[in-house]
Amino acid sequence: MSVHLVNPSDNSFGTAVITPRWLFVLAAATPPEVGDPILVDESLEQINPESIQAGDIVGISVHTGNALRGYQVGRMARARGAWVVYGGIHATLFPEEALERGEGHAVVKGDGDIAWGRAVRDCLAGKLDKVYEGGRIEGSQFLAARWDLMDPAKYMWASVQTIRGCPKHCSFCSVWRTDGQKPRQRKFQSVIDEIVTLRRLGFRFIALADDNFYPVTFTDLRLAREQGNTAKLEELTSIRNERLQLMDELAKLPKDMVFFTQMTMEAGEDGSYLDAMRKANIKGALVGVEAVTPEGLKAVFKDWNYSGEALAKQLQTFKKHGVHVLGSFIFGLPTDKPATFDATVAMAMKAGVTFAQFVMMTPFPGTVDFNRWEKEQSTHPTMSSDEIRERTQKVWDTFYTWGAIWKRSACTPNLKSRVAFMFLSKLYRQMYAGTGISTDSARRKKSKAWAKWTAKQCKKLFQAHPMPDLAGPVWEVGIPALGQQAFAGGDIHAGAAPFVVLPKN
Ligand code: B12
Ligand code: SF4
Repeated sequence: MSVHLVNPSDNSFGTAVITPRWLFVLAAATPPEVGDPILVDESLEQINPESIQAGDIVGISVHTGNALRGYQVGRMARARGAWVVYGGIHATLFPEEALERGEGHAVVKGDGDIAWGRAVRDCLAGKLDKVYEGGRIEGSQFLAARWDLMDPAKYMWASVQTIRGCPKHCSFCSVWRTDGQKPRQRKFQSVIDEIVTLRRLGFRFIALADDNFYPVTFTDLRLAREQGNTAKLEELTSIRNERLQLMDELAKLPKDMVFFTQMTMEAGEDGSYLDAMRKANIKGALVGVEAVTPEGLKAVFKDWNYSGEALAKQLQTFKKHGVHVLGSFIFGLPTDKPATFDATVAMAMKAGVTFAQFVMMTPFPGTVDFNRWEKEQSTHPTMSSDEIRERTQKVWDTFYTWGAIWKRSACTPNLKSRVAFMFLSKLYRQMYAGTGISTDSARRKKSKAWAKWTAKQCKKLFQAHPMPDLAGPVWEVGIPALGQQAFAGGDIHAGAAPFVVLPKN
């Protein structure tokens, strides 16, 4: 009997940009008595149905974008006699759909770190429940990933999560619905241990797969103070201090490490936080700009964001403190007009964002926007979807001309990095705009072939020499070694040895 964990995808590139973290976390959550799970990441290659035998257990993660492919895999696995269990954001929001359309035996809602073990053991006992409530576990319960089961040759960046949940409630986002509005931080020691493991394997580029790396703003602190809410103030201050402590520790890691995260632009108010990020080698952050006008921001419940000149200044502040911005913009808001497209790309250039993504308004199920759209079934008041798509595509083209990229690449320290930057910009544009937005199949095929080739070249650029002897810090308060936390009795998985200070030779 084998346990398979499948990350479904219609597009397989052979090489992937970022590791799908859930796969390696669920591997850590798999009870030791069933052995190491077989991990299948379909963004690398499609699953071979023959690998599934009757009685096997197949865990499949679905977010909205890959749910249909996930259900296909699940139906195939069930037809071959396997137990099929779904999890992930989409299954959390719509468990019945995964049970019906995906023919799942069960769904784990919420965090899988603890509930997956229960589901697997119930499969073994032949008495599976339909729904498992994984809930929102505490940060201290988050499992470290099983990186010993990953093939480092296949990924450019690894992903490590430091915090889940976001206090905001943007109308297009499902994070606050699934992960909640209370920030749940992992113990920084556990984060650092994982990163040291990854650097040993040769990863120096790491995406911090966080919902919001800046969970406490000056406004939050001020309000708590004004309300005389001491308990709240203490809680917020402690969250913030723990962030700073994490960054202090990140700063002690090898200097060639590069981290990237996501956060709100409010962080522009806090120069010391941005400085701490720079020192910690957090070189960039995805910042949700969404819209460049106050009306647009109001439409997405994000009126605390900046617009106009203040927006340009806020984003420039990040750069001044050495943190690059990947600006994320949405097109197709009800307030958008044809002129909005040019104004947005002009603002992106003016604000000095290093990368930008321009996404079409997509009401993801589970969001406020989806509920609104479901009720009204309304289309854009002045533009057709095709017009929005074409204009969006043009904006991508304008932002990612070779000339514009070359100019932006001046921020890199040497020629090698400059070349890496150029490739990465083109790859980013191709993988996102090229395969996501364009719908005609000839163009998609060409895009995919190009992305596949570029991904291979990029992989070489990101590769670092493994540092197998890199010593990890020894923490004063002992935390369980990687892979050890999930089970009472403490199984240590192969390749995930506890930290010791290694001798110099
Ligand atoms: C990092 C990240 C990315 C990275 C992905 C890197 C990678 N290869 O994984 C990048 C930047 C590339 C990315 C891209 C996109 N992303 Co994204 N991303 C995230 C983010 C911030 C964290 C995901 C993560 O790794 N979390 C850490 C892992 C451990 O958590 P997890 O996946 O939730 O898994 C836990 C549980 O869900 C559960 N679980 C998960 N799977 C399974 C399976 C089983 C069997 C079981 C039992 C349990 C289980 O257990 C796990 C451990 O507790 C999430 C936000 C979020 N909170 O999920 C958005 C999120 C997933 N992304 C989202 C979106 C929309 C996108 C894009 C479409 C954005 C865009 N417009 O281009 C693209 C799509 C890319 C693609 N082709 O799939 C949405 C999805 C919404 C939805 N309803 O599906 C989210 C939720 C953010 C949001 N604003 O709403 N993303
Ligand atoms: S700030 Fe980001 S993560 Fe938080 S609710 Fe808004 S879009 Fe979602």
